[in-house]
Amino acid sequence: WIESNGTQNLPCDARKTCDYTADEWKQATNKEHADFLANCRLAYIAEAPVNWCPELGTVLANEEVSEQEEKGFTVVRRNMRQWMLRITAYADRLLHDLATLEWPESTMEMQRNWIGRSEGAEIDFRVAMGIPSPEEYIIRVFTTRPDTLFGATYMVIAPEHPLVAKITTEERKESVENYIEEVRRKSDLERVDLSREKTGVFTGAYAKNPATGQPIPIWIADYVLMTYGTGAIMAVPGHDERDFEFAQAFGLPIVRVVQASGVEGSEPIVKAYTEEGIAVNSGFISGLYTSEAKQKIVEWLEMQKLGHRAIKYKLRDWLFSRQRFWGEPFPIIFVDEGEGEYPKALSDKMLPVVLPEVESYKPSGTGESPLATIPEWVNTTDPETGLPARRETNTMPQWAGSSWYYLRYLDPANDRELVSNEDEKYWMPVDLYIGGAEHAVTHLLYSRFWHKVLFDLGIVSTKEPFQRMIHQGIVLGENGVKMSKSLGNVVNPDEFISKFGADTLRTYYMFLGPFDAMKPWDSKGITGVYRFLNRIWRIVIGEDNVTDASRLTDIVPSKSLERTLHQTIRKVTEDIDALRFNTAVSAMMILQNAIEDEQEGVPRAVYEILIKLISPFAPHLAEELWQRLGNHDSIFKSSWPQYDDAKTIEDTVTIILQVNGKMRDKLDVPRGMAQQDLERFACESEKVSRYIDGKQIRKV
Ligand code: ANZ
Repeated sequence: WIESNGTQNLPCDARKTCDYTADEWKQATNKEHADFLANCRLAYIAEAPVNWCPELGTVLANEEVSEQEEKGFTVVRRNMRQWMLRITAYADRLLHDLATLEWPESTMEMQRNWIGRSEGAEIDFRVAMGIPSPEEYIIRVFTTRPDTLFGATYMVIAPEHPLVAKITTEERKESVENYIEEVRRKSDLERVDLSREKTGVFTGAYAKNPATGQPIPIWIADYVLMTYGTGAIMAVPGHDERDFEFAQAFGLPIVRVVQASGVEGSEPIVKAYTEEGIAVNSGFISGLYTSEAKQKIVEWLEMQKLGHRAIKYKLRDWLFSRQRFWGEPFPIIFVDEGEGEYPKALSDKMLPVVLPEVESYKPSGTGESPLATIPEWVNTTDPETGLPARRETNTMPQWAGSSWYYLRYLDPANDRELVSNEDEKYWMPVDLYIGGAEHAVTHLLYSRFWHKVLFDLGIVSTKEPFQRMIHQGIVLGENGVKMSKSLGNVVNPDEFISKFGADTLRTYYMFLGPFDAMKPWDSKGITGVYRFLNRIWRIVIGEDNVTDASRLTDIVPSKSLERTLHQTIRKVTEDIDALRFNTAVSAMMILQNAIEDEQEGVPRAVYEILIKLISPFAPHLAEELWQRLGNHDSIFKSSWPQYDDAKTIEDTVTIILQVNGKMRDKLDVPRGMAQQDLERFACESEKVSRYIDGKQIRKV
């Protein structure tokens, strides 16, 4: 039941059944869906190289490594027995269904790159000479450029490749072992860094290039990852940058096998040519363009049974266990019914598994979960057989809860199912999801995966959880850089709430700038918003906190106030829909000014609408004023104000007057004025007539 190192590259049955494309999946029957899930073994235990962080005392998912490394923690590779979730089974659908979403393009692009679908071929190289044992070994490589096969002048296998020990010659053994030890301390990210100097060792063995028949040396180098493709490459230094650098560093031959069309290339190669072009020095594919050359060579390889078409994904299975106390425990026990220990899922009756009370939450540091040190919790009995059993002591990563919480929120008191069909159908998918872009390849990928599994199980009715997404901008410190404790530029909202109230803080946040933009906090700016809200308050509340509605009148608002009112309703309504909260607040400020300018007092009807408009921004203020005006129901139960398009139209328009392209004057004239009247007005303008007097007007 343990899948071994490098499982994801093995053609195990589970992988085979998972290779549905999105279209094939659509055509498949329910039974096929169910079989797929059963075959997939979506949760499995693997003895696999993992990202171990000694300082944190836990393993990390691939998606988490760079963040922790940026914080200064070291992350090393180490073989450990871990739970994995087979997200790779969904790679194709996770990629394909992005097309149905309204998400920021940059985030979808990050997911596409993370999933990293590559079309190419797998090619088998026979290890030909120099090997210590008489056995025959095959090294399978993955390449996106099978058309460059004639230019493969050496091979590289990953330091973790299972054949390393088998093919390394006696003389090379020590150097190889030393090199492997050196590499163990490096993270994948470091290893694939293009700018890094290339390192590697020769194994002493040679393989036969199947196209040229020539023996080519087999090297070990850390720029080849065991976790991608087959963990081995054919190196084509003429057309791959990393191979080129490596060949230069170690004096390996560089051959030109692709050429830009129309270029005569006999001069020495000074840089890898990585573009497509015409195959040269390539036997029966010479003269073909890259796409045809690929096709032809793969057909030949398939015929010779030396290779075949292949699709690879950068996406790895999701490492799903952590050595922490506080994660969700696994509903798993290990039992031994006489044939060795194996993991067994707990029945529903035994759920939930509750974490024990502990003195110390600290990681044990040994790689074991802190739970492993509590024998009373670990040792239990299998309720079905009465035999002793041992609990799984790893816990789930923090991403587990966020992968499905949005479904549970729909029906939180349901104690029979995750969510009722009815509620799920009514609410899903999430219409608008607001969250940070930093979750692009973690939460936002994991939850899509879980959602698709739940869809396959018939628990949810949509293929995707979050239809539309927007990333909110970050509020920076007052000095324009990201807030951080170490920089001392953190603004504590509590301070401003106690000084100005939560409504001021909320409205100020909205007023600060475009929703999705990064913008600096401005402690002075908040006082402007505070004054604005106070002025709304003061219209009917006196200094003594007593309601004084005498400034409100029941008379009809002036034409100009009426127009501002309808313009404001329209602007605030549209701006809220489009998440343009900052301009909605400025529109309300304009209305507030217009109200105060009204000669005959503030019309009650207009004031009530202003309060309704501000209520989503300053809910406490709005509700209080609403009550004080004698309304009994909550303002949030009142209807949203409607505007009349006709009443938003200005009755004057501003006309700009230019002479020979230069602006000379402006005129405010009634809307709809006739052209010839307008021309007469323009010519009579003093500022204009100065420039046209005595001249003939050619064009108006
Ligand atoms: C020969 C070749 C010739 C290649 C050429 C490229 C250009 P993507 O697009 O990322 O899928 N490769 C394969 N497996 C690897 C591994 N485990 N670690 C490091 N590199 C690996 O790129 C696939 C290409 O990356 C493959 O195609 C292989 O180099 C390399 F002119 O093969 B290529």
